[in-house]
Amino acid sequence: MTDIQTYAEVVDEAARTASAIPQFTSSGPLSVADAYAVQAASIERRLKRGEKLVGVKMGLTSRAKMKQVNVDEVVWGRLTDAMRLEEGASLSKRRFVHPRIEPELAFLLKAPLTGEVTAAEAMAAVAAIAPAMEIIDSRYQNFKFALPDVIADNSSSSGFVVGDWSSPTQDFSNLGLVMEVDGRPVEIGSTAAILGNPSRSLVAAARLAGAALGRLEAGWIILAGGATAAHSLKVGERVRLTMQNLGSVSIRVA
Ligand code: 0L1
Ligand code: MG
Repeated sequence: MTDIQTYAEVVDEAARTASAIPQFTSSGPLSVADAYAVQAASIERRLKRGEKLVGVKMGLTSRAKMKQVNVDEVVWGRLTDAMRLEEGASLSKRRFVHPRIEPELAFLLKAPLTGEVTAAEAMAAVAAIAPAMEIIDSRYQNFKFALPDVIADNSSSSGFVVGDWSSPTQDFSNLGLVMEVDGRPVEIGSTAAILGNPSRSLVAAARLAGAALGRLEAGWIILAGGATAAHSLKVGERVRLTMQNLGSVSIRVA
């Protein structure tokens, strides 16, 4: 039987101390259901230390991402207030094991959302959309994992930065985007890479995360998932995402 609390403590300590650990599945099987239980228990430890739940991230929502990590299912993780970076902020690489960054679209909810909803019903709960970047940092050695490992590790979520909010009534299904490092484009893509339309990711968030958490709350941020492969961060880099119609968002790496 899987000891959920022990696994949760191990992955929480790995994140807290920025130390790489062996994959859980290298020492025995871990079911997807138990992996989500480990994720819940590890984030509960952070909440007990004073962090607040502020949303969820959807992951592996593009072909590029699925290929990069060799899995083929959508996953989700929890976002806390301590994970949020302000626009233009400096990220200290020492706090992470081997961080990467990826371009995302963020939804801000104005009403609770849960269960099986249509895209129109999901969008009726959205106050605003914004360009965003997620910092992912697998706590596993060499950024290698099987699906249950990554789920237990909060789906690699480690930080996020959100740009200015815009009206969600515009068409955001196929917005061009470019992620630059020190002014040099490193990833170019479109929001269409997110499940064909990022609203599908919101629908999946309501079905999967909403059901598991009871509901997605008004005021929460939902990260729709990476639109391209992720870029490995190096000290000194300045990373900027520019998204068609929605503006830019950036961070620095120290
Ligand atoms: O947000 C994502 O799509 C990443 C999910 C976990 C896989 C990874 O760490 O790359
Ligand atoms: Mg992501």
